[in-house]
Amino acid sequence: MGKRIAVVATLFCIAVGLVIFTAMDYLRSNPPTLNFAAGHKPGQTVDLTLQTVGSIGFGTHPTWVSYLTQAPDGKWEHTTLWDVPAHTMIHVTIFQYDSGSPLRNQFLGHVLGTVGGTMTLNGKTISLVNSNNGNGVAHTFTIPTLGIDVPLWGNSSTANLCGVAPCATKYPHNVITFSFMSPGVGQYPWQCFLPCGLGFLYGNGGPMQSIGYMDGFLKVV
Ligand SMILES: [Cu+2]
Repeated sequence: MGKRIAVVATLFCIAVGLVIFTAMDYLRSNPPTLNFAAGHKPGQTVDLTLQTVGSIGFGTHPTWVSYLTQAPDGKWEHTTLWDVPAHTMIHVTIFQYDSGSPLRNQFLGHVLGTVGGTMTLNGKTISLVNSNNGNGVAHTFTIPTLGIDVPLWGNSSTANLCGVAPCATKYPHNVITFSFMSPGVGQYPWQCFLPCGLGFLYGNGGPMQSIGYMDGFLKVV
């Protein structure tokens, strides 16, 4: 009898261990980290292409707002984690498909920490966005530890015509570009500072607190 209990207890422990390991493994690898550092040669720049959508349209939270990233192979991935090389010029392009609203903190309407302190919005170079006018701001791309902030002008169309992300460029969108120098090796959290978590307290829950949606890490390797 004692032997049988020991066997059952051992098997139970193994099963629990496997469940925990599988769960941790999932948490470690999801969302995936895209590698923009592989094969990088000194002096080369890195292109990082993103899109912001009003709702991701699939997965556990299809109604959540989200960022997506274009992998080096051109495929769009639902992730906000990137490996980039150190002390390297990063050229960022964001296809912005979401509608906007006024910023709660107008300071974030400044373009900060980019090359020249500017961004381009649909081809026009600007350094400030007044989100109390017109379309407002849909999201921000902000890396607080690096002093980088880029407000993303809202889409004039409030209807989400795209449906399921990734969105094709035939749908209404704004194109935002900017560049910045990656710092030394380390992990730099970035996030959106426009409370876009609709249905959550002050809009700051849900996607605003979830890596893969409105938060991520710039992993300088
Ligand atoms: Cu946002």
